[in-house]
Amino acid sequence: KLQALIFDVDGTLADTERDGHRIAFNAAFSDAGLDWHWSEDCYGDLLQVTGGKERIARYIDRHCPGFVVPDGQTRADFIARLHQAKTGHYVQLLGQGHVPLRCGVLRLLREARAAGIRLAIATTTTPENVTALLDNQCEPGLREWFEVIAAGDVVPRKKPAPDIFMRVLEQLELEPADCAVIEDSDHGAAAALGAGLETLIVTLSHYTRNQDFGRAALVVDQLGEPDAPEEIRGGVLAG
Ligand code: XBP
Ligand code: MG
Repeated sequence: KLQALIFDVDGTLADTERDGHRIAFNAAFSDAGLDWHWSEDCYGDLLQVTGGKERIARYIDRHCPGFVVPDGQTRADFIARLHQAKTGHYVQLLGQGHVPLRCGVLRLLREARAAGIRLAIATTTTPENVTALLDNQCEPGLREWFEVIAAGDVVPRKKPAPDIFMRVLEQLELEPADCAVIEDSDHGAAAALGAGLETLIVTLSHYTRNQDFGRAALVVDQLGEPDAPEEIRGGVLAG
């Protein structure tokens, strides 16, 4: 019997990348006096790298050949500071309450709880970002619905490595066969499968919907109500 559901965050619980993370990265770049700007297309390519700090490092390597870190800072410190500023912008953006959960997510969470299924999160994003998303929905206490929230740098290797899912399994004290994962990306699916977990893919994310999900247990195009209008099923409105 299914005992726990483990959710990815970005692209799965909500559509956070293009109008959330991307905007926050660009705001941090501008604050730091950098002339970097990540367009939607550029960001789509950069999403191959999971984790914001790792994504900035990739951008510097690929797109800024002559870039020199400002004096007195190591490259790692520079990236960490820039990323911290990005997190600040992201949290502020989510605080405005414009990023709803995808259609059907809240219903699924409620039904799982009613059925006694435990809930967890496994994400590469920074813990503050998860809190900001969950605390800015019209559902007081939503954060506490998740028994385990494993996020960001708590494991040394981010998705597609299985580490974050293994950490969640350890904390839940469950075996992979007791759980199922809901993900939206090939990296997320690879991570979950690497931990021996059955994975359901929701292909709502504009950036990941055409990836190869051949190894997933199930691929669906929404978690919402089948007869809801397209703009609602697409996750534009809260579920
Ligand atoms: C999501 C990510 C995250 C966010 C940025 O991947 O890759 O890095 O884009 O968050 P997944 P941070 O949905 O597979 O977990 O900047 O806080 O790292
Ligand atoms: Mg995702």
